[in-house]
Amino acid sequence: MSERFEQTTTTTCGYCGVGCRLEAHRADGNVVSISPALDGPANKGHTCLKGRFAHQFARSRDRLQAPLIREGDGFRLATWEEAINKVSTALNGIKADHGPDAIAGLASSRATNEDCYVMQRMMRAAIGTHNIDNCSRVCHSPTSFALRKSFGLSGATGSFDDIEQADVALLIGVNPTQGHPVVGARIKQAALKGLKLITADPRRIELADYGRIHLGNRPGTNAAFVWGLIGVVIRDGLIDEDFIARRTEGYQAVEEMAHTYTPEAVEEVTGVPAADLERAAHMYAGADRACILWGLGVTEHKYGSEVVRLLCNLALMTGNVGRPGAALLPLRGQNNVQGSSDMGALPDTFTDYRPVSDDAVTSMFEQRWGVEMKREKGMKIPEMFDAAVAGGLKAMYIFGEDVAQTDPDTAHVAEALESLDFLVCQEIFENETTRYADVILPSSSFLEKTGTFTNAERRLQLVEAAKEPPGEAKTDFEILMTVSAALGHEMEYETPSDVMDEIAEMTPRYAGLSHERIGRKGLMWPVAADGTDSPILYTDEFELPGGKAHFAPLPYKEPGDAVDDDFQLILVTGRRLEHYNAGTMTRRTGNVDLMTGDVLEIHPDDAAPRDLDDGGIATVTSRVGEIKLPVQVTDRIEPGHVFTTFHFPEVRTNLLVGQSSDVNTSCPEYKVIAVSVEHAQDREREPALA
Ligand SMILES: Nc1nc2c(c(=O)[nH]1)N[C@H]1C(S)=C(S)[C@@H](COP(=O)(O)OP(=O)(O)OC[C@H]3O[C@@H](n4cnc5c(=O)[nH]c(N)nc54)[C@H](O)[C@@H]3O)O[C@H]1N2
Ligand SMILES: Nc1nc2c(c(=O)[nH]1)N[C@H]1C(S)=C(S)[C@@H](COP(=O)(O)OP(=O)(O)OC[C@H]3O[C@@H](n4cnc5c(=O)[nH]c(N)nc54)[C@H](O)[C@@H]3O)O[C@H]1N2
Ligand code: SF4
Ligand SMILES: [Mo]
Repeated sequence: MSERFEQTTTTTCGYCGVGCRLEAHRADGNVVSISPALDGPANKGHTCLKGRFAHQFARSRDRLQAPLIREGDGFRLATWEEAINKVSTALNGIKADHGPDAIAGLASSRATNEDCYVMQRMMRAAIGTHNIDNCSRVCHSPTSFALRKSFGLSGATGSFDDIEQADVALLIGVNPTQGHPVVGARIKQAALKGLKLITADPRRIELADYGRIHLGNRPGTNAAFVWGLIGVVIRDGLIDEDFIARRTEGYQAVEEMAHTYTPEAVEEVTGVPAADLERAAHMYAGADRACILWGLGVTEHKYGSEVVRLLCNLALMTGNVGRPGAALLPLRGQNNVQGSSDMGALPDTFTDYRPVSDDAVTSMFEQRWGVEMKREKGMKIPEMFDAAVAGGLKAMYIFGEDVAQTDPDTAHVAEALESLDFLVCQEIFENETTRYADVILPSSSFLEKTGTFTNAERRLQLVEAAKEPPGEAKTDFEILMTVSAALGHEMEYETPSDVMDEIAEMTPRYAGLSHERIGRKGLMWPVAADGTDSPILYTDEFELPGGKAHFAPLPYKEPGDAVDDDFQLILVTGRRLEHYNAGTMTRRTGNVDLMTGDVLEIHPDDAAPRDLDDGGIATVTSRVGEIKLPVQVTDRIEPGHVFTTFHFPEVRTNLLVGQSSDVNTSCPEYKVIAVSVEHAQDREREPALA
């Protein structure tokens, strides 16, 4: 530790799902610098610019430092006692008048496992409802659904270390150098050492430049594309017959369906040249060890969960599961979105995805918590908003999620939040959602609390407080415990470590977890009672009855939205390196100088006829909304498509997103939005440079 610092704390990054281990250095009570922990299993001594530099938000003057209570159009400062009183009186009143299911809560995938467990316990035991969900709904819920159906468990089948051990990696609908930069860098390094990369994305992502084959498939056509690969693998006899026979069920139906997806038919639908598709299929299936990595370009679609199942088919038929270097690695987004769902912050499951409809499971939690609970599942996020507008849902407790900026169909979300009788937000900043709040409870960021995050590899890692929360702000753990007690349900935990002990006690697959055991190295679930963890799943058996994996014959279907005469381009939305989701944190750091606002990426062929050039302002109109954006002309996007982000609240990107969502999980179709793009009439032309 350098002389300059009064303390150095080893902790885990609170931005993305890579889970980099960090050394946070403190001076004068603030975190003033961060460096990578050299023994971090995921980051191995590296970080990206968010983990390393984007920590100034923590000492921003905008941090919420005391509870706020609505007064007229604004808020006034309140004491904790008054604020907690207001919350418990309002929620207990609504419960008495309308029943517990008139209340819903959202847990934060930015917060710890312990916070999320306590949050779902509060909703289930103190309020008495299963109306609890988290941002996985709008992110990788299709991944979770599909992996459970095909293999049994909701998580990556291996670890990031498999990337270096693989011969081939297929990256579909994922942009790691921006979204998961440390993994992106590991992939680059591996590619330079011989890993053969195949990228499939309507944009020419940076890693395409390091790969062997880039396939620019049209947004919403992944299913046809994956079927195309499967078809070639079967046609050319590249299947692993032994693996299929020993370890799987249902292959025959897939083989029968594959015949319709000839490379030529697939080219027609996806725009991917038949010859490229064939080369990619041979490269993947010809490898000894092949990984598949995917992201929101797969999940945030009408049939996102079905495409994940097709990716599982592809891996199964080539025997690329359950071995080193042969992993399925969904790059889960938020620092703890894997964990918030593992912890049961979902309307239908307790920890480890055990259903509330399972009487034995629910009875066990009833006994532990001394309450009675329903066996019927609660509402998912979109159902909550619909119910609020319809009048059945009266109150929400939103913990660390900026739904008014990030959920789809902003106008509908705003109407829902306005319709509520009572809204509590537990936040570190005022954001678009807190505008609708009745009470705002000031809480702690990842630099100010203890607990664990679970990264995209299923790895639980310790989070340790590097500084105090600002002003009177409290940790999320303390706040939730206090609110729960005020609602009449005392929880007995003294520290987050006690919460982990209960999680381990109540969850056989997490039986060996404890803060002490997690230590500096982390543990990947399942963790046996003796502490043995699981870097690779399914080495011998799948976690389904009979131990076999299930193939899924699910045909390609058209996306929910399509171009027509009025809406001639497809808008894809996603993210950029410099900013993180709603941007509450990164917009309060130096990163804002690197990227000052959202822009619309457009191909020169689409920009020219619209008289749009770099920096010009476009009006973007979808079937449900309209926004304005400055334009960036680039040939890295395929013609016919435009791309933007959702990091700046003033842009309100999600006004453009409609209600279409994944058929199994309700994950929004953020990636296929038919829009018209026009030169904004009120555009102020920059004077031409001499
Ligand atoms: N810097 C930064 N990092 C982040 C975040 C952030 O906001 N900023 N957010 C975090 C979160 S919550 C998440 S979930 C992850 C997301 O990380 P990613 O999953 O990588 O996210 P996106 O950039 O939204 O989408 C990935 C790619 O999918 C492509 N795509 C869209 N439609 C299709 C399609 O139909 N087919 C194919 N093949 N590709 C398609 C897009 O062009 C895009 O390049 O990132 C996490 N990390
Ligand atoms: N158009 C479009 N929209 C999208 C997407 C897309 O690709 N396109 N992607 C979607 C995806 S994948 C996701 S995950 C969502 C993300 O959407 P959100 O979850 O709304 O995004 P975040 O910016 O991570 O915001 C979380 C909130 O938590 C607060 N916060 C951070 N840390 C803490 C903490 O420790 N405690 C508390 N109490 N609060 C905290 C932040 O200030 C912020 O207001 O956005 C979705 N929206
Ligand atoms: S790659 Fe992700 S976890 Fe690592 S430092 Fe960057 S934001 Fe944090
Ligand atoms: Mo996400």
